[in-house]
Amino acid sequence: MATIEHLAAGATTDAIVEIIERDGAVIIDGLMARAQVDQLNTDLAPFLSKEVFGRDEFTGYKTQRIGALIARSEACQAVALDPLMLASARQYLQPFCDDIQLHFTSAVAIAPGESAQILHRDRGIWGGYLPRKVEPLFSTIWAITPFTKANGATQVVPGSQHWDKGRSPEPHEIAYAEMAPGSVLCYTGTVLHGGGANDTTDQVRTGVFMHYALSWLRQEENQYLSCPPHHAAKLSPELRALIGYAKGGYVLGFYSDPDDESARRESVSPENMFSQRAEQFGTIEGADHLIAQSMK
Ligand SMILES: O=C(O)CCC(=O)C(=O)O
Repeated sequence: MATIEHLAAGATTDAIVEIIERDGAVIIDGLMARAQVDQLNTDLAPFLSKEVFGRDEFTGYKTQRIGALIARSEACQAVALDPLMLASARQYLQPFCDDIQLHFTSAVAIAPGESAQILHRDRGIWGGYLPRKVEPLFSTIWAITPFTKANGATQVVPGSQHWDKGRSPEPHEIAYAEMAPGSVLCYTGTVLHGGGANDTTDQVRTGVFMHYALSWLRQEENQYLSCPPHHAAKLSPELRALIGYAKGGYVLGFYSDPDDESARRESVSPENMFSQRAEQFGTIEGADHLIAQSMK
């Protein structure tokens, strides 16, 4: 039976990246304190109580998904900025980008009776146009309830990020991300995975998803709408930059304020909207960098 390797909370980014490169997934046990897990459950409860479920086989008729986590929960803001996850994501994705961005936030609650989700590669959201040699994602699922094979722990096919596109796993090649609350599953955008079946009668499995992508790709969750400027104004400059209110290169992601008659906000970094120093947190490369890259 396939398994996912576990590391302790004191793991180094080198150890995490080494396993991710080999297996496509790794679990870090006990990275989050119990109080933070409790706070996440408290923050998310009002949204999960609305009982809005998926609308098809893929999203799951008994699975709830709650987005806009950065605007909705301070505890989720801290999760997005977890230093070990950010450093690991940056190290793993560094060959393909100047920096990373937060790409997707979601609380996914799988209720009793849910069937197993179709195994998939998250990179498919870009329509298959990205060449395989470019890895676009470092994704995390934080357990805020127990994750067991019986209650819907994420299915992962270790090593499948190296497989041909058409190969399907045998049952014994599928591992289950069993973990305690406060642990986190890290996985790539190319490894096969999917939600597990919930065969229990009384347990809801809930995870907090934070996915990080190359800063030059379109984000899956539109952060400018899920966390519009009046919400973003309350965030730290670091988190604002991470969700996209920063340039992703010399000119990538600039804006002009259509209502600014002073012309001070013409072709500037989004950080100018919040009166922060524009260049402090985003990866702002100079024109030389842009010119050199365009010659590749
Ligand atoms: O809920 C999970 O464990 C995984 C869900 C997933 O992969 C998805 O919805 O795309």
